[in-house]
Order: sequence, then C-alpha cells, then structure tokens
Amino acid sequence: MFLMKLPFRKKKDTIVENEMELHNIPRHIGIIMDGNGRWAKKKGLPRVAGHKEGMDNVKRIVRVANSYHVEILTLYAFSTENWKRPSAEVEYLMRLPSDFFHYYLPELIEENVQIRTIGNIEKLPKHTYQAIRKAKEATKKNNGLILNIAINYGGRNEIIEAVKAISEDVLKNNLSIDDINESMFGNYLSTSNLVDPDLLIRTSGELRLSNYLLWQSAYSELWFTDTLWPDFGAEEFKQALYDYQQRKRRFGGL
Ligand code: V0D
Repeated sequence: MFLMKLPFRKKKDTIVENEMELHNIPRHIGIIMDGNGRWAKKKGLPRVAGHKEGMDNVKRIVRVANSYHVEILTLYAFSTENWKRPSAEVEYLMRLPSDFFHYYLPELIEENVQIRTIGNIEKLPKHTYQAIRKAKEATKKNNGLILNIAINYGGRNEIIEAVKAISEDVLKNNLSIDDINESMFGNYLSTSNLVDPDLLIRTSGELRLSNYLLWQSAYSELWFTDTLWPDFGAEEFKQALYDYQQRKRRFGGL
C-alpha cells in the first residue's frame, strides 16, 4: 500500500510532523488487529508467539492514541468465530487478558485509561472473565482514553440481541413499534454510550469488516494496511490519523 513518508518536508527545510497535531482527531477509532499468526509464521515461530507480540502492541498503540487525545479505542481481540480455532490456541488466547493486565494494568491506571469490553464475556473461561472484571473495576473511575476490547463479539449477533431486547420491550408495552428508529436502536447495542467510530483500521491486508461493528461503522472512514498487527507502530498509526484528516466527511449528504 502507498504510504506517504512521515515526517515530510514542507517549505524550506522545516520538518513538520504533518499538520494534524490536535485538530480533527477521530474521537473513536476501531481496529481489526489482524496478522499475528502470519507474523509468527514469517519468523518461524508458533502462532501464539504472534498473539503475544500482538498483545504487547496493544499497549504501544494505546499509548499513542492516548497522546493524541483519542477518546475511544475499540479493538477486535476475539470474534464469535474464533472459537473454531484449535483448542490449544483458544486456551492460549484466553490467558492474554490476564497477561495483559499483569504486565500493563499499573501503567494503564497511571495513564488514566478506562477498560471496557463489548461482546459476551460471560461465556469466557472463568479466569478470563475474572481478570477482565477486576481490570474494569480498577479503572472505572478513570476518565482518560476508553480502551474498549471486543471479545467474543460479533456484529450480527449484537444486532440480533438488540432486536430481541426491543421485541421484549414491545411485548411488555414499554415500547411502541412506532417508536422504533435508528437512534433508539443504537441504544440497544453494546456501544450505546459511545459515539460511532470515526475511523476503522484493519491491518494485514484483508479488505473486509469481518462482522465488526456492523451497525456502528455505517459512516466510518476505512483505512487498510498490509502491515501485520505486531509491526503496526506509532508512525503508521499517525499516518492513519493524518489520512483521516485529509478526507472529506459528508455523512452521505453533500
Ligand atoms: C490476540 C491481537 C489483549 C489480537 C492482540 C482473548 C489477537 C493480542 C487482550 C485483552 C489478544 C482482552 C481483554 C482485556 C484486555 C486485553 C486480548 C485476546 C487476544 C483474546 F480486557 N490482547 N488480546 N485478548 N490478542
């Protein structure tokens, strides 16, 4: 993929780290962190080594996003389809939330990050679920970046759950069918308290949404790179922010 070199030179010899500095930064960024297995394979390592490296990169990107005052980072860590992977790999993945907090929770607290999740965490192994609950509890008063992890999440499933909840409210006469509209529908989704993502990033070259934030990404800017997630660093993240700022956002209008 074509990538403008940063920092680039503008006028005379002044190096400007582009002009994005702090205006028009996306408030909410979603990322599909793809390519961890491929990263490991390229290095002759087991897939799980790629997942571990990918986990460390989560912390790196959180730090960069926080430094640009991004408000919400929603990361796709585990989809409802990922259960189909070999059980040893799934078991390894289910240790990553507690590993992540073991290594990084003190720093995350220091950086005022609030941990949230979307997806059905009650169906996770108990130790995974407990680690996540503890981290949420420990960071619930923080008011900096919201690190929102999608885990056991699927966009269609989320929509179906919303339809069920709405149907129940209609049956209980708490809601009239005439009151069903786009804005109230959003309130039945797991992201109800969050603005829609302004920018969706996918690493590792696949050009699909793969059931991620289907409803919420209706007007999101999409940004793809061939870079594998463990290699996706601060410079490329900044490039995505910069590209976002160059796009005209029209929300379907003129
Ligand atoms: C593997 C790349 C952090 C994607 C990132 C359970 C695949 C590393 C978490 C995490 C995973 C989850 C919940 C939480 C805090 C951190 C994580 C999984 C996989 C699947 F509250 N990285 N990470 N979870 N990978």
